[in-house]
Amino acid sequence: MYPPSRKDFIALTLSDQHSRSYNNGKHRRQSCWRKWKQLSRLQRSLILFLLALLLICGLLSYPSFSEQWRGMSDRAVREDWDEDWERGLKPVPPGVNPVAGPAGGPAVGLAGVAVGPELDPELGLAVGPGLIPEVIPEPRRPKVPSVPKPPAKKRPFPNKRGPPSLQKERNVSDSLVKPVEKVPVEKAEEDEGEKPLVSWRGAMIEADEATEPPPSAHENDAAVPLVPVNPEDTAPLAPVSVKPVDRLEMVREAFRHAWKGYKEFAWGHDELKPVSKSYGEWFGLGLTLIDALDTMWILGLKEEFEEARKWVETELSFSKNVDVNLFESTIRILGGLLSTYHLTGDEMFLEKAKDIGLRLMPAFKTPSKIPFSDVNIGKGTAHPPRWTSDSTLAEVTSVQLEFRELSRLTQDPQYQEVVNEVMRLVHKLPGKHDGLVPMFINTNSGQFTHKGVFTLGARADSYYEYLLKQWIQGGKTEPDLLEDYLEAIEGVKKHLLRTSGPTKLTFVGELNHNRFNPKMDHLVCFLPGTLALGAHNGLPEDHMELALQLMETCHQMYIQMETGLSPEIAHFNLQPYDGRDIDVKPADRHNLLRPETVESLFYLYRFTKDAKYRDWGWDILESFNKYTRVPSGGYTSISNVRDPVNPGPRDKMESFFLGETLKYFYLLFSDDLELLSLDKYVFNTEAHPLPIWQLPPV
Ligand code: DMJ
Repeated sequence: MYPPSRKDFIALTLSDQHSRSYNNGKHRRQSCWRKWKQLSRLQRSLILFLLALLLICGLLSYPSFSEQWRGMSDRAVREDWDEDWERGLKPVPPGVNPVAGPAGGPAVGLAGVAVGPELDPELGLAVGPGLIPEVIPEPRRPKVPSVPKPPAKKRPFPNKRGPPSLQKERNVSDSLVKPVEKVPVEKAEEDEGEKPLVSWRGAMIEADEATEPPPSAHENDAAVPLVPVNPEDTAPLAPVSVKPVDRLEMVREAFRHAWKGYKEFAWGHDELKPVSKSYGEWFGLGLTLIDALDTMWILGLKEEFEEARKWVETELSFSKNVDVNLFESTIRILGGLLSTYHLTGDEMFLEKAKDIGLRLMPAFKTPSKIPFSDVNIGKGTAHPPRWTSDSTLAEVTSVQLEFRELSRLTQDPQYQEVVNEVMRLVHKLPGKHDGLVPMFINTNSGQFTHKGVFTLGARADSYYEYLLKQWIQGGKTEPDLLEDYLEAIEGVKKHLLRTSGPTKLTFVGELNHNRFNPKMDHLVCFLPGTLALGAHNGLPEDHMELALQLMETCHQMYIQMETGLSPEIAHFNLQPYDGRDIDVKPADRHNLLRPETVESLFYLYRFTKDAKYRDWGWDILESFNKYTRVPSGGYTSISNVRDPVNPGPRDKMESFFLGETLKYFYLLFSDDLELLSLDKYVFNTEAHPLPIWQLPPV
């Protein structure tokens, strides 16, 4: 039954085989040795010499081979890292291990370089208190049938930090690389009807393939597969129904997120401090809430609006012993209440507007009729800042739209009279430079001071904006305003306009006692929109051309930064060939969530219908979500737009982020071009729409 003997036999046989093989080897070694002995001495030396030579060569070439092998494996790691970026993941770069920094501070890399916050394990994006906050998750990609992975492409900018999309665009001007053309989302829609949307900047699609620029013809050649192609792999994909990102909904979502923080940590106060989950007070009048009223109405956020309305009705009191800045409280509070009244027809807002308007009037009681900067709205007294009797020019000439409208609504001319008087005085005042105005004016003498400095940025900006907008508001019946505006734009062209060196960006610099300074505040980015509005109202066509050029420059101020967000101030390079076009000084690297570029994009889209302006705006919204959004609610201004790893949250959400920035995003993305038509409304400098008068001023 069982053959045990057979088992034993096999074992013996194996052992026998082994021993035989061993003996054979011994035999062979013995015969080799005999043959070696038979060789002559010369032959043996020659063979030994050759063997030694081979050994030395082998030893010498070992390091370079091993280097190559190591390099190959490093590249593989780097490429994995790049691919992770492109999938929206952001692992810690090889060789840099985040180490927890001091409490609340940024983590520090091995070389002492700040490497930023923790990474969200799911999104791979930076999160953590005080650092890059939560982001809106990218819509999940639909499951698509697997396609063969294309051969690895050569990555153009492998070692730069930041999202690859930014790297690509940033390098357009850095190195004069011709940009890969984007597929504008709306254009794709128009051209191809219901086709799935494609935009490699990720605005509208989710499919992996479309997040990369299409390969060049050369790359296509190289991509010929080395193995026979499986016909199944190349079969056309079944159409995937991809829901386009609803940009309007994303703006609403951003607003709700900002509002959540304000409601939870700063309700009824001026500004949210989102990182410390607290609030800041400026006037103590619920500035953010009032500034945001009409935005909520326009965005259709009814619940939020009703809650805020209730606060205004029951809690807001201007009977307070508090100093407020005339300009800021006019554009944000008076402007916000007036526009909300217009949109809703709710008289309560008009009553509040009258109340604050009247309380601001003491500012105009000065020897020169040029208003003081500060008013105590409880005591009814006004005064200049402690250190000077000057007022800022932009401030005294940018309260007119609101006070004029208050007169029209109340049929009380006193408001209009005081602000018109300021414009009359400035109109005939000597000291302008081809229509450009100095930045300060004295409240005693009524004369310009600090003459010789001319800018379209801080302290002068909205003077120019309000010249045009008052002319439009009043039904184009006040020629002095138009004259001053046209002269000023000629002055800008003559003295402040230049083209940067390498890639020829048109920008508006500053004049400092006849010396040109190639510096442009982000604030100047209101100008493309204002110029376009003028052209739309019949002003010279070259205003529109200038608007388009300046819009491009403002766009570049965003995309050339690693975070995709503009710095507060940009310096332009005038050298024709060398370096990058835009330089940012360390002190100017902050971003305060300002609206001016989005505002101009809105005007330019309305007047040109060019979808690229919407795409540019969308990129900015995405960057705000990526670098300024705080998980617990709210958005924060940041200190460094050049550092995507640690942008340096400043713990402040300015009221204009809700009053202006998000409102302009919404209007930019809205297809309803009659929503606040620019032929019926004029926006004050805080984005509060006021009606264009059908009848001449009272
Ligand atoms: C706003 O208060 C107004 O837009 C003003 O005209 C300039 N500064 C901020 C926004 O940047």
